[in-house]
Amino acid sequence: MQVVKYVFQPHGDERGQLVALEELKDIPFKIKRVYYLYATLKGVVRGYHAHKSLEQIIICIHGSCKIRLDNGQESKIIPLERPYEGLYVASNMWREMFDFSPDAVLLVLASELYDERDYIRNYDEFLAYINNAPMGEKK
Ligand code: T46
Repeated sequence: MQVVKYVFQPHGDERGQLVALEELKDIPFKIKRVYYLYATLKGVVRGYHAHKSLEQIIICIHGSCKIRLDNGQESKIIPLERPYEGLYVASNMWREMFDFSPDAVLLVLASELYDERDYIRNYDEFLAYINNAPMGEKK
């Protein structure tokens, strides 16, 4: 499984750092939605779903956390801890975010508006979906 991490260009000077992200330039899709996760409680695991169409770039702009990506065949754990790095998460990818530091802020740039119909929140359904088999046909 290929993990795609974007390293953004910080515009640093003696005052500090600034990262600017433009759609179809720094980000490989048109950005339709921005959301962020913060104040995640100790020990909490978020996610547990995949998206049918949505693509995202996930940036831990403060603190740290980890994300497990699973394409149905392989799974990888990726640390997110640099505000100038963005993890690309394609559609049809199961994700779980965990090990949040108390100060973690996860900024997400998304290719689509929020639509609960795009979510697959059951792992067996996810496997069936990516293998293009109706539920019940897979062991
Ligand atoms: C993802 C990971 C990284 C909205 O009303 N609008 C939104 O745009 C979003 C993202 C969520 N919500 C509502 C739906 C739920 O009632 O906010 C609540 C929490 O959402 P959810 O349980 O899906 O949160 P996470 O942290 O499990 O997942 C989120 C995104 O939903 C998901 O697309 O990839 O962050």
